[in-house]
Amino acid sequence: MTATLIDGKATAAQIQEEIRAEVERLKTEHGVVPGLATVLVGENPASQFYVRSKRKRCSEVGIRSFGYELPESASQEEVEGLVAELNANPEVHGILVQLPLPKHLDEERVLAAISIEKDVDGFHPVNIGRLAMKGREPMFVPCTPAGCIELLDRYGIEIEGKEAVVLGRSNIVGLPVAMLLLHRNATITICHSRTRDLAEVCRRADILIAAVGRPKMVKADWIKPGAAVIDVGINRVEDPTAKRGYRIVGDVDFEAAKEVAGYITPVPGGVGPMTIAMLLKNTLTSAKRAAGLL
Ligand code: L34
Repeated sequence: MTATLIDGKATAAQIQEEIRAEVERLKTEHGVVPGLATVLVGENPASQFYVRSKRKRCSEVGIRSFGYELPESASQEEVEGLVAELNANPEVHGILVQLPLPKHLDEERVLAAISIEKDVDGFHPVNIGRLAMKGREPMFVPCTPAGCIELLDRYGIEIEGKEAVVLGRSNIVGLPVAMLLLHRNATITICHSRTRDLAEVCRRADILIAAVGRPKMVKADWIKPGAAVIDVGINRVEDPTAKRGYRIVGDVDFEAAKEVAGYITPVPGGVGPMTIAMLLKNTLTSAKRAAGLL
């Protein structure tokens, strides 16, 4: 059996086209130009790459992007000062502080400083709190989890009543994606480093979300035949034959897993591009709200 490939890159491009048309309409009919501020602290090469991609995608759809780069040595006050300035700037509808921050900075306090109206990453404690509760609406849903659900929906994969297993419990993916699946009436299991019989638990999943950050950890025999496998992992592994000296692999052993799964996302070209598409969508939503159009 060979799985249907869930093409995140093509899906993201399609969503981007929808956003581009909507941004244009917003501009011509209401004179509103959505704006995203990106804040990058330090020189983590992966973060630099992701922020660059985000700004490039913004310009492609007509979203104005404001890039801020602070040195590795930036103080808590400097970062929070910048966030306060962006909170007050009416041209900025979304504020993205790229994670991880340098270790000396208090991430929790920085994220809490972002105005919830501009929290397009959905990481503010109030947004996460609302996401966790029944019958509450967060201002924004975190981008990577939203991208996972969007892929399931666009490929017609039913969530309601299904067994969903989430591998990983991070604040930015594992935990929020589990909550989204729960709100969609899946039965959720969250696995982590202390889970016993991990393979056994994964084999129960109709929907398996892998978000642990361990290259090729999920083996083919962990997958229920026909299951939908969403691989969130972005792992750099050394590869002397590659141009950059490394190659990106997911948390799933893709080559073997695709023979068992019903649907599977590749890495790269799966969830990664969807994360950026959802960020653009959240920024557009924020601009519409600020203009009183939602
Ligand atoms: N604040 N920090 C904040 N928000 C986020 O949503 C993120 N994340 C994660 C890291 N820190 C963050 C991202 O943006 C991970 N992430 C992210 C974004 C984009 C891609 C991967 C991760 C991406 O575009 N991946 C491509 C290329 C991979 C490559 O060549 O490196 C892909 O096809 O998967």
